[in-house]
Amino acid sequence: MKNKSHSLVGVIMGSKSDWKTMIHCCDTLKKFGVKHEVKIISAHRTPNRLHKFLNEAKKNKIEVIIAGAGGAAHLAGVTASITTLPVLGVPIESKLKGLDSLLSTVQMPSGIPVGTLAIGKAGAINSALLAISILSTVHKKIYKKLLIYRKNFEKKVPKKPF
Ligand code: RP5
Repeated sequence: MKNKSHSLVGVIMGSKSDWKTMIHCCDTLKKFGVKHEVKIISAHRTPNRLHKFLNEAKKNKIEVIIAGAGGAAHLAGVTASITTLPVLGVPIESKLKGLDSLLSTVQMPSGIPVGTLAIGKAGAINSALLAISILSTVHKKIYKKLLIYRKNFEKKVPKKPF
């Protein structure tokens, strides 16, 4: 039997410096009331932490993992290679404006997929919304919240540009 209050999403990021971007992911998850856990985990700086987190994620019934990383951003790809959970990658803005992060995250050779979002804040927000879409296929409450969000989202777009 599932504990109703367990985290559904694991949000990991390579460095504390990624938090100013990934906070937008967590804020979005919060708006939908989606419980999540947040950790600094780097594929190259803390590989043991990554393995421990993924073992626990399985036991704790996490359903989606979001990984934000910048530069040589292999966190999402390495994560996806260890787990069968869906992994969403957020390329963090970097010295190369995030293009390095984007390519490192998106250009996975066939076999191990990473669902890659846009660079920076938009990607962080969309990673949460995509996780919410994935969860909404089995969690009715989340599905209802997503429908309301979409309805309101459309209303916010002005009909005229002036
Ligand atoms: C990556 O290196 C992190 O994801 C971060 O975006 C980047 C720079 O890290 P710091 O030098 O700011 O810790 O692993």
